[in-house]
Amino acid sequence: AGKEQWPRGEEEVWRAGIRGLDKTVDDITKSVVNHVQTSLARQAYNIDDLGAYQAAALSVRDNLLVNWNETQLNYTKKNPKRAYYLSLEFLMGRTLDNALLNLGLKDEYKDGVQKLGFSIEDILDKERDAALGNGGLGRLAACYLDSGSSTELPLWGYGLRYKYGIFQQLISPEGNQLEAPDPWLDNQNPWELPRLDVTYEIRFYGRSERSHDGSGRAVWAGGQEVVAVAYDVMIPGYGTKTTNNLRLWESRSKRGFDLNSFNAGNYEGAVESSNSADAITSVLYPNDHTSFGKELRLKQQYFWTAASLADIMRRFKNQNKPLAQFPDFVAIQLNDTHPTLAIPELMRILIDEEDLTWDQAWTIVTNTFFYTNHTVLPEALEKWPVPLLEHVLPRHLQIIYDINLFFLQAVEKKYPGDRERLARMSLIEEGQPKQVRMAHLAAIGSRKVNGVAELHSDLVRTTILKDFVEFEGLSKYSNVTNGITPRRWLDQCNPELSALITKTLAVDKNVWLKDLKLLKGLIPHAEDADFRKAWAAIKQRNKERLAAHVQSTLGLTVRTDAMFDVQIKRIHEYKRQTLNILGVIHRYLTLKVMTPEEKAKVNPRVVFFAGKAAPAYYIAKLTIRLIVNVAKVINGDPDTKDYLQLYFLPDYSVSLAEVLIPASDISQHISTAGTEASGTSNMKFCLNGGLLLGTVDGANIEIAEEVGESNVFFFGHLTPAVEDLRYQHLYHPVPIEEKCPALANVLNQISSGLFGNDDIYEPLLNTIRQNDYYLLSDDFDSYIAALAMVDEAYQDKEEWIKKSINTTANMGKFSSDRAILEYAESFWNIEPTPFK
Ligand code: CGF
Repeated sequence: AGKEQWPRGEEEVWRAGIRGLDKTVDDITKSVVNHVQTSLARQAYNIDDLGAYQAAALSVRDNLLVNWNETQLNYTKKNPKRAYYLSLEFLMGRTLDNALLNLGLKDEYKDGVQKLGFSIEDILDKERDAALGNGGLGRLAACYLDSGSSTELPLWGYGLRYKYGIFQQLISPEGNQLEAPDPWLDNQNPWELPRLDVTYEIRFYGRSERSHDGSGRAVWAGGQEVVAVAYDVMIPGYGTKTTNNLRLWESRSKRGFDLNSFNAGNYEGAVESSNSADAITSVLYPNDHTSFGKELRLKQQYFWTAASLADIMRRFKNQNKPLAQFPDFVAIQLNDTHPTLAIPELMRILIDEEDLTWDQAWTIVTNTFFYTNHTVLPEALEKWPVPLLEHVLPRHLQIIYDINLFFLQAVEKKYPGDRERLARMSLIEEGQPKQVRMAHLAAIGSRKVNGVAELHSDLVRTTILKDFVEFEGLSKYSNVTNGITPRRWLDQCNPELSALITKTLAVDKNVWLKDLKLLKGLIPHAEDADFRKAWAAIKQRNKERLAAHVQSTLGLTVRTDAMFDVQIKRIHEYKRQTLNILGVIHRYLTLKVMTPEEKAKVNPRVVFFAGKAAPAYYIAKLTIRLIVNVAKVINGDPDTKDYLQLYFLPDYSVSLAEVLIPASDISQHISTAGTEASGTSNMKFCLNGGLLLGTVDGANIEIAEEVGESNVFFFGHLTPAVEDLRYQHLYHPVPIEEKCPALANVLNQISSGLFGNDDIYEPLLNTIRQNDYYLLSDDFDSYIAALAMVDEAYQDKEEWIKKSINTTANMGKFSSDRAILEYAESFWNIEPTPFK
């Protein structure tokens, strides 16, 4: 092979101009000062912490770009198969600290900004979270990008650049959740690069016609065209130069999103009110399990999948390869059903624009896509009304009908005359109106389908997609248990523990943070009293850090010589925060009747809740209100306040989780069995040495398999019992007084006005008194017994610390590096593509 030709101008001049990575403190201060002066147009005498953050971030971005450019060049040269992760949510949190860690420049920047008169902690604290996600699904996507770069995989993310991320949660004095917009881009976002040269036109509405050129092809014409503009976010790998890309699309603005109704408190109204082009990427839908049937949401989904596919297709076509080879170079992961329109969209491109036959196109499609299911909750399975689809995407509806026709013909062939099966499996659900079942479309259009933990994947195979497994075979339906990045969720959020682990394992942090199973080397140290002392001291300092945070943000004093008991996640009936608060009330009532001698034996406990409720989710909002008002009573009661404190921390976010998780002794993951697909915060707590109190659900099960059941506090009914119990509730109800007197007493105390003397909580209490769909009355007694076991175990501090150490030591499986490599190897067939 001859020497490559330099593409433009004088090679030496170019080469001399290419800036390498900043390495020394001197390089860094120069680059920060340069950004202060040029990018921000400020100077030493008028720069504040926010400005210093921005200048430091821009300087770090320059460094990321050096690696980012080389990474893209490496891919262009080697042309490996690439994977694309399509996710409507990427819950990134803050970037600066993570970028510094991954670049290996943390100490240098710390020193550099200090020389310029700033503290790195203050600067880091100025960054706003990028909160383009609701919860687990979006945070998982963020962890996977980190792991993709860290394992040097050619993996890009595609999402939407929402102008407003997840709402800010405010709590009124009465305990009501209020929503305020999250204008996260107001201070500018140093982490993105607008690519005004990368744009696509995306069509909506109009009509599907036959072309007049005699080919009989369908042509989609008319309607509205919206421009998609790319914004690139660099995703650095830890300890590697690989810096992948997250491409977020913005719809080009014509008219602003309706801030007026937003400010007037009508969040959903504001979301719906404007349907113009720029509204498409205005705001993240704030629901994690529903929000279907809304035209704007459908437009978001299509806008994003169509722009992403156009971009992927353009990159593929640059290679001049036949289209049949598309799946040899492209794997597309559908994160939940949200991007499922990519399936008919790729069909449309291949048939209408590229002139392939239906069969050729379908072969390409079904070898390109992979689908991850994240929930089996029936209310969360996406369906789109046929009339809406027909209106917004007329050509796609035709394609979906054709996919359905051919699919049902094949089913009919295998099961002749089985009408019921056909109706169950159809992509179209009959009714008024008819609806398209997106999970069915995602399943049949994909090469592999997976759930996110063993139990959940089993449930997918045996419930919602059972017929499909029978028809297509088990091998297509598999599992990849979720994971979390140990960089953010241990090293960054718990630096002292990370340092202790590095010292104890006597290997470089670069090594164990990328091979998390090495944590097993901690096991023998659990027997070493000095090590336990050091371990416990770190937990204590993390509690103090959390207490300082609560003091500075809420002005409340948290005692730190108590057990910290934490439940943080979206507020949802199935996650059963209600069970937790009822348990707290039970504890309070018990304390109230104890003698001083009895109380002296009690373990002081501080209970923390945090989480947002979907703005229209009334029962979830009532749960928050109850927690806040119970907290007022308990924290103000001189009889009990030394033994029990309760806090609801507003505006849960990635950054708040980073403070809460390392401080926890015990965390609660108490969903009704079979409802929480995986959970990922359970992994974060355990990795940080917090023990788990939970039901036999989701990834709790696999965590217990790894860390040992003796280190986990399990309670409650198992998944197979749930259906029968629900049936009993409906057809043979037993009054709560009879079934669970302790629970009945708690409910009655609330009704009697102990936490406010109106009947505001009755609708919430009635969900339990009436059909109790989430089985609180069935699990309450065993929950209380499990809490007592936790108390008892905590009395023996040395044993508790051993459990804590052994838990962390056995969490290696849950690194997102393991998970992403499973996707890469068993699904996508892509390989690490490092470069020098
Ligand atoms: O996805 C979830 C979360 N709520 O975002 N689902 N969705 N949709 C599941 O409920 C969690 O159990 C899961 O851990 C997460 C990521 O897979």
